[in-house]
Amino acid sequence: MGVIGLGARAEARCRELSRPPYSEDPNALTRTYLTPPHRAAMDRIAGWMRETGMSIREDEAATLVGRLEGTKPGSPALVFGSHIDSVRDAGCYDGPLGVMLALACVEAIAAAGRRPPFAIEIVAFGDEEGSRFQTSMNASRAFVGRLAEVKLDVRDRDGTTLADALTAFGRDPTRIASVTRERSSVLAFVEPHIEQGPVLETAGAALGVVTSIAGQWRLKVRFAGRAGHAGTTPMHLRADALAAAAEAVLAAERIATEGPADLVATVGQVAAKPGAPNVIPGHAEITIDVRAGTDPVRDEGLRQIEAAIAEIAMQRGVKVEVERVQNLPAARMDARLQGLLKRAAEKFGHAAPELVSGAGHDAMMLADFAPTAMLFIRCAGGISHNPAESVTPEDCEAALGVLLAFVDVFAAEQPE
Ligand code: HGY
Ligand code: MN
Ligand code: MN
Repeated sequence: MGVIGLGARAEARCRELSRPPYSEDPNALTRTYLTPPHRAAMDRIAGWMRETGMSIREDEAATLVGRLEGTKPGSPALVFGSHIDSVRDAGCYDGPLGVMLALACVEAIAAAGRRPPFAIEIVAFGDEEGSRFQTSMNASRAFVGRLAEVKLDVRDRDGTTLADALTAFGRDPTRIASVTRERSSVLAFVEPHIEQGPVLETAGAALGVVTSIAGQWRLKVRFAGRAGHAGTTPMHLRADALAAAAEAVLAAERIATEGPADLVATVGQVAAKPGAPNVIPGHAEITIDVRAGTDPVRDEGLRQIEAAIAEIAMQRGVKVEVERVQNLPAARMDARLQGLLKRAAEKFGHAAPELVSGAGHDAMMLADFAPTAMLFIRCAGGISHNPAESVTPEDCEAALGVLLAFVDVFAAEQPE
């Protein structure tokens, strides 16, 4: 297969990885960190990497690392990568497409018998979404040495700790520090990823270059009211935890809607106890995801939402606890790499507009560690975190061409 076709095959491989054994669900794509589908996907991708002549290793955070040596063995690497875990009932391109396009890029270089002056590595992180352990990006945090943020005692819904899950997966959590890379071993990090929004499609652009990644707060809000009989308790005597949570959901939506255009707030999970139809809920819990392109806007949105929650609880006579589960500051992409990506895109006649990423990415972790950039690929209707997520083989071919051209311009910039 020549270069043409490798981009289309990258798209097809994402679809292959969307079915069992690479999914926990026979009728949908769900692949969470350190599960058998995660292992199956790593094994399949490792096989594809070996076919291109890459060496393979797996680090203690269960990140798959493929490496193609350059003309100078043992040299620092241009690292491509993304994640191979998913949200529940996911689309199949969010994460894997970046890994598959990077693999196609290495395949094309190897097939042409070319060797850049540096190594090329591909990393497949297993935990960007945080779908299993609530905190996200544990693998890329370890990769860059943010080990204090990797909470090995955090538990999944079944009560399994991250440490136990790593051990069951064949990893050694006591050696998690060995995951961290020498800063000098990474020349730059480039993450190809679907846009997950409508900007490129609206602009009629197949590709885009990311300027910064929006910052996010993840909250867990717990309301404690008073359970009671649904039939005998007059409305004015209730302390209904779920009603308070419902008012908080609408307050978060109102604050984000009335705030700056880039401020967004989402309640993705709601739970109520005891969960009986004839019992006033005594307890309720919601998650709130607050984001904005800059931290001052994000933090002001958080302040207003937390103030509204406190007021609602006081008015309704319920107790409330707000836990700030995760703080991901906005991340700026490297200006020089953005320029090289733009140049590479323009070589192929692609305008590749610059845009902010509202979605979070492992690139947020790499941005303070090494020069980091993201190449966005258009996705239909901007739909993502949804099985209707889709890209075209043609746009994947275009992305592959740009990544290959990027390797050339990046190599031309390297000191002799
Ligand atoms: O939530 C996000 O933005 C990413 O898809 N994990
Ligand atoms: Mn995602
Ligand atoms: Mn993603």
